[in-house]
Amino acid sequence: MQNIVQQFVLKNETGEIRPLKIGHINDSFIVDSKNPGGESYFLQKINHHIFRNVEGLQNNIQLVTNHLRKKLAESGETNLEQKVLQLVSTIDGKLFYQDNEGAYWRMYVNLVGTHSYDVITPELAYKVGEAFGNFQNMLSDISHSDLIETIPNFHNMEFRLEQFRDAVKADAAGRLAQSQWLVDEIESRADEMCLPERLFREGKLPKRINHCDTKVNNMLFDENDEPVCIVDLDTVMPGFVLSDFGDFMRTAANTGAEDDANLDNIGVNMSIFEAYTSGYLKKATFLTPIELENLAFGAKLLSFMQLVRFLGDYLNGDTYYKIQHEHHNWQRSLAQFRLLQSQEEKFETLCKIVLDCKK
Ligand code: GN1
Ligand code: MG
Repeated sequence: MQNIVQQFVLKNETGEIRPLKIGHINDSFIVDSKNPGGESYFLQKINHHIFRNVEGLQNNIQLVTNHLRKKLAESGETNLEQKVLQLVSTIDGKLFYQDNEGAYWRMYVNLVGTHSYDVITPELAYKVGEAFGNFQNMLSDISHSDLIETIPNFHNMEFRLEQFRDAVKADAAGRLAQSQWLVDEIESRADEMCLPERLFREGKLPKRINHCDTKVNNMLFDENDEPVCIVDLDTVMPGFVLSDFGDFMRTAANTGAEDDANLDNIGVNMSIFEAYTSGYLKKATFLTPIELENLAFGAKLLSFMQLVRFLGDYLNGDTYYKIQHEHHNWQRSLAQFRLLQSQEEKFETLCKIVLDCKK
């Protein structure tokens, strides 16, 4: 690993390299500074089976972070080192390093003095809503054609269902028989969930630059618990705002965990839902009536999409997401389905909350 670290242009000597247990896709490490107080780094091994165009991916991130830095500076923000991720280039002047085994690595400056949460309070959810609204605002003038889709069709529900149906047909891991009831639950909602793609084709729903992974723990807070920096920019790409709204609700406005083994823990956390919505709507003043009308649907959509993705991976024999135990993807699927059911039960109230927050 030392050899990898040495490929990057670093300000000072480095010390220990510590693995972090975060994320389902990439492998992450903290590279400490040798001298206390010196700059430390965040090293990642990029999963290039999933992100197939690493150069394009890294260009996206550089473009997005430069754009955010410029916007924040223009609006008079200071301490930008803590507010925007900073990629470190290699000694060859590249944004990633490919090692002898073909693995791809990238380095960021570590954001010291920040922390993230898996579970948050309504007060924080309100602020995070504002922060994601600002984020979309700041990225609204990047040209869509400058960014590649780092994973093509990433949040395209029609495409995700096609992939899922292929997994069902192949039944590669022999898990279909026991999963059939959940496959049926998915199919009975499939048409409803493809609404955004239909609206898009009819010219009624726009695409905007989204983060596409607004899990609650992708927001970093400073010592005063103010949101400072949005991280995990791998999937910033054009999409529907319903994605970012929905994915935050899927992870933060859930009384249980994404993979909760106890399904009774799972349900919609209404106060988080309300707080985030009002923070978000305060800043996302660009939303069209159709987008507003469908925000609550976005919450259902992202739980459904994640269910489809987890169950698809389970049927494929766990080839995509890292798992901690044999039936982890099944457990995740059950948990996402329970959340979806809870969102369906409360759907009218969720729609009303969005309307009330807009007033
Ligand atoms: C993956 O690795 P992580 O946790 O940032 C996934 C997201 C899923 C999420 C589910 C590139 O994100 O789309 O919503 O797991 N990222 C990719 O927890 O597929
Ligand atoms: Mg991610």
